[in-house]
Amino acid sequence: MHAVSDELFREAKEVIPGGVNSPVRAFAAVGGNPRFIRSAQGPYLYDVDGNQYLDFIGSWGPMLLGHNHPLIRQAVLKAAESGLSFGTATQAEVEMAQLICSIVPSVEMVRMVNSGTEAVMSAVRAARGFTGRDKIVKFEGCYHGHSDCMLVRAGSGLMTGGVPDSAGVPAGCAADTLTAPYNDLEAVDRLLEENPGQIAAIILEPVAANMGVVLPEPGFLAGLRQRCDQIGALLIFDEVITGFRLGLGGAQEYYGVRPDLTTFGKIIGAGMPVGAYGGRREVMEVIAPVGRVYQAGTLSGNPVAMAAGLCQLRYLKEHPEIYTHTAALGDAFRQGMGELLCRYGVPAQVTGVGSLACVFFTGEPVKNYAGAKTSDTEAFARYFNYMLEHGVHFAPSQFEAVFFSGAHTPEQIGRVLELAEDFFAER
Ligand code: HOZ
Repeated sequence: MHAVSDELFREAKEVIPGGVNSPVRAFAAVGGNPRFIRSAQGPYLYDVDGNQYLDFIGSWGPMLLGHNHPLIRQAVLKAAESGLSFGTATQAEVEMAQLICSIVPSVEMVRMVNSGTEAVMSAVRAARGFTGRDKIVKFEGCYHGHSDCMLVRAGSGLMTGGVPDSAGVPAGCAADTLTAPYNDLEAVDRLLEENPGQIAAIILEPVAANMGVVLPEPGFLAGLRQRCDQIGALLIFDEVITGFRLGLGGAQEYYGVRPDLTTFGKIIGAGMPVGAYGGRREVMEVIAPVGRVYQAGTLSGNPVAMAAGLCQLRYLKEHPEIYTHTAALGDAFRQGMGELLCRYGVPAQVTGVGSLACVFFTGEPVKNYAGAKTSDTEAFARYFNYMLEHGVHFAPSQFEAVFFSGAHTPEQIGRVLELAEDFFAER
């Protein structure tokens, strides 16, 4: 049933570390081999063995309209006819910046980059340059890409691998990253007291979606805003996952808290490699060539990527029903799954908001990294593999999100819940 994938994985491991170009794609935490995908359409992935999967990874976020949306495909093909990369200024970059600034009120200026990692790395540098301070506060289990100073107590693949700190990060660099448990303002206060005048920024995912999905408790985001104002530090929201997803204006609009800087990622590129960071004009003007914080990139604002992203963001702006549709799917999943867990006495929690969800296999409520880590990852692996064998592809880790898209239907969510019921009834 997956012989071709298995053979490709065997070959891949000879020439690619772990056989994958990003650790989250490996099946190390769930057993078995990754499926090698040949194509994707709407809500489905198709693998090299001819299997079809109902996909809830959505390329880790950008596929809010589903895979291979015809308008985005046309925009990419049209842009490609004019050339793939110029390394010079283009009109599309201006239109993209204007569009983002018009959608996200906290963003007065924005710089395009090529990934969420780059966006965060650059935003942190801007915050340091603006404040003249070195230390950053981040939260355990939040993942902000793989730049050195963010690989401290990190979520996503590091949490899945059980090693939250990466080798190869200089101790001096890690020492400037202070960590607190998510949702814990008292721990933040202790860090601020211990490091007076030294904190450049507090960075977080306003909805943590790389340790499973953990919501901010009431007052947490506003409390961080208030503390940043008190100490003259910047508040950075990493909206790589929530941006343009939790609503057009992202988590900052949803929760009504305005950061100084925001990082965005792949959703802007609709599947092309894109990231961006933006925020208050006076902060962004520290960036070269205006200011002395250097940040650059040949492929930044790439014309094909801009065409894809402009098409997706404009479509989202013109079709607010995408948000009501995907939130309704998320609600149906969360409610239906919650009822099943209750009916079958499964010690698990369903979390999430809007088009993001997670089933944590733990009896504990999950409000931070420590809570997420109480999950029974073997139970998750059994659930994951059962669903995969029945044509539903979730992310291969307890500590990732379920992504819903405009291409999913209520009937498909119903089918997922039927399968989940079969699984829970059999165990
Ligand atoms: N934030 C994504 C997963 N949690 C990143 C995907 C990747 O690392 O490949």
